[in-house]
Amino acid sequence: MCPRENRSEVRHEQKEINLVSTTSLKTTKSEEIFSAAQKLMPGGVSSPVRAFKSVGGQPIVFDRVKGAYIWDVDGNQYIDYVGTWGPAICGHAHPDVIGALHDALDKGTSFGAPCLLENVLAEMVIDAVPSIEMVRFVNSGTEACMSVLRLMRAFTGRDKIIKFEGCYHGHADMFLVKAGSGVATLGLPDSPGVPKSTTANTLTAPYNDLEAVKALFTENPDDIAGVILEPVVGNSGFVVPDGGFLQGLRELTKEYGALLVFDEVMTGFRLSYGGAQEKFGVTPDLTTLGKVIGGGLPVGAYGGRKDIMSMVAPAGPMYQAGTLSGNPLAMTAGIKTLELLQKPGTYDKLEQITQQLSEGLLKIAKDAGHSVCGGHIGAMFGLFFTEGPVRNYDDAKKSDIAKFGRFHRGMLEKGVYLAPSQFEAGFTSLAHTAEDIERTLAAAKEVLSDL
Ligand code: HOZ
Repeated sequence: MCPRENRSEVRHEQKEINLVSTTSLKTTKSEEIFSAAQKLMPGGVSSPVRAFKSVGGQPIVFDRVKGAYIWDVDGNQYIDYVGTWGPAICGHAHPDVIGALHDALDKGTSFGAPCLLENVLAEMVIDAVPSIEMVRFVNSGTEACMSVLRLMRAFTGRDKIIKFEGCYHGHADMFLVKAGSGVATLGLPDSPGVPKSTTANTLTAPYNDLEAVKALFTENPDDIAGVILEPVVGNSGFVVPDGGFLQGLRELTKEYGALLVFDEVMTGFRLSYGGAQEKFGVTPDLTTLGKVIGGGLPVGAYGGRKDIMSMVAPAGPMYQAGTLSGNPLAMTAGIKTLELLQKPGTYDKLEQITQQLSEGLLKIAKDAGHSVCGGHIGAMFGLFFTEGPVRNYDDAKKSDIAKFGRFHRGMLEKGVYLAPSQFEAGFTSLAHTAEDIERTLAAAKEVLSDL
């Protein structure tokens, strides 16, 4: 639960809300800025999914964020369910986080040397996440995953890894095989520029298919360093593990002397304080984190068993480094964010708000005659335009993508900002109120009845 000051601030913002109710947004400034951006940056963006390629129309150019809301450069206000792709779990620009950052800024932005704040955040992460006994901070989820992969190989002395179709572990070469997120959104083949030799050791299996994983282990009994997965997928849209899937992977990896790695960049501190591994009671050997633990600043982390982490330089021989890693600003924002999340009732509130949203959307869509499926866990949700069930990436691709695009546009025009891709999960925050959800559902009712 957010502290009292924040709740009143959120209520104040609420009064100002003036959701767009016309059928077409006025986005003249957005259009001008984006058209200039296209001449300056590939696709006009710094990261592909933002370009709205799969939902149609031009991306909205934003100006500021606060609580559950986001404002564009033309002055339109939206209820935001992207939350800067996950970090904003306490609501955007939370006063405690911003206040702490102001104080930290006065002491400088980067030391490139040890600082006490690293110890504080490391202890918080180790206390919270069951698998983590030691942690290394980096600057992004991509960096965390590419580092953990090196560690998996260094520790086991094996080269092959198993990843799942539609799971996304950042944009390092070795993971760009049947990847989710932007690769899925743009319908790209595995990326040019990635040498075949780099991905030769990346084996893939359909998510939720334990038999396929068993077969890979049977074919390569001594060569697989480990299995990496999103324990709840957010990068093929929202896909949950079947009962027994995570446990089955735990047993199989143990049987073959391989490591189990949970990529909790999205799910960490979002499904519960201890992440998906706490929620499902399955403890991997290693875990990657990002997003929430940086409170909106660039951060990533990987951690796990002490014997494995002790291989990381300078404690051990596996090299990995970073100029801005553990910088005081990211550490400060992370510490404040986790402090807010530790308050009693936080995850009950997140669960309640997200359930209201997810169940409401499904009911409205079904009542309007659409084939839909979806769900939520903690503060993460998703909706597919297909009967379902969606258990893996192939199922996710059966969703009516064109319909999702029209739904996205309709919601945008009514002042609701959803992730601009069928292959991304939605995120709620502590700043979302029951009234925000009601407004969102009212918008969805109108949009879905017209689709
Ligand atoms: N990798 C992010 C979602 N899976 C997208 C980040 C962005 O486009 O900003």
